[in-house]
Amino acid sequence: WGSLGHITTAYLASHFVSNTTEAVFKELLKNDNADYLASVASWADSVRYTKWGRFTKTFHFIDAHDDPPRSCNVDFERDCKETGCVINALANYTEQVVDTALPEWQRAQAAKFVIHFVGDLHQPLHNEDVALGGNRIHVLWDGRGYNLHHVWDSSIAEKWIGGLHGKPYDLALKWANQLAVEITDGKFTPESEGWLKDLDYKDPISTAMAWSRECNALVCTHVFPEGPKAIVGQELGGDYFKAAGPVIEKQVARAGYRMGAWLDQIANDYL
Ligand code: DCM
Ligand code: DCM
Ligand code: DCM
Ligand code: ZN
Ligand code: ZN
Repeated sequence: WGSLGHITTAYLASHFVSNTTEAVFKELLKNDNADYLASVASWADSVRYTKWGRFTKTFHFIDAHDDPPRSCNVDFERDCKETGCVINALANYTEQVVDTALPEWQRAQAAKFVIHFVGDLHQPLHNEDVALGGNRIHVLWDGRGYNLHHVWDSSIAEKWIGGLHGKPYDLALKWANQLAVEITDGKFTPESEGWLKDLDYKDPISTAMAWSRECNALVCTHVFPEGPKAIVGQELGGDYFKAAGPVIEKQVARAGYRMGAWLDQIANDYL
């Protein structure tokens, strides 16, 4: 996601975590404010192109070598790069957060990666190999040129919330509050319990793969409904957005809700 997506998922997670979890992460992240998760949610993107952070570059996605829209699927052995992918990155950094043998700064850094990667795992094009996750596909968005990956990282979400009129953290908080209502007492209430059915803290790879498969299926139905070739150069701000907007909304809601539950499990282990 772009920063709007990451900050929103983290605010949403902070809405659902237990009081104990909140205390644990405020202490670990040395931030006692309401944005203790949100303010670190995009950090992993800020280090991936630095010399120090280069090793994390492939941790943000898994390149599913499937064949949309005919067939969508993810296979850990086939698709996770030697250098790592979002699946084993989430597992490894989750282990580091709770490893009390590690220095606290390292556990805090691991927490920042966990918060980020739960988010990226819910972006359909972070679970797809075609054209480098859509980066090499040129499209139009309200008349301007972008690559398809950027449209799914940022443009759809920004339009869905009515445009970037306001401060990023204010917009994300407002959106997160709306999604929290939809989950607690709204359109997502009937299905939200099911969102945690694959969550098994003792098996982070299987958990992440279940979330990845669910997300990758959306590549066939909503990212490339007519195939990758048919989308090249198309205007996506109209009918395509009408179908994609609700998908983005649900993926951000799922990511934030699951992040909250994941952090609860970590805090439980941590004590
Ligand atoms: N930030 C912001 N509003 C907030 C919290 C953070 O604009 N409520 C910005 C300031 C930094 C970045 O996000 O550029 C990361 O903040 P921090 O260093 O506090 O994590
Ligand atoms: N941060 C850090 N190590 C870095 C860069 C940033 O611990 N090398 C922290 C500072 C902020 C948070 O991550 O609390 C977000 O950083 P940024 O301002 O780069 O988004
Ligand atoms: N990306 C992806 N799958 C790939 C390559 C990149 O999902 N195979 C993502 C990571 C970034 C964005 O696309 O969010 C841009 O990546 P880069 O700047 O590395 O091209
Ligand atoms: Zn991306
Ligand atoms: Zn990322």
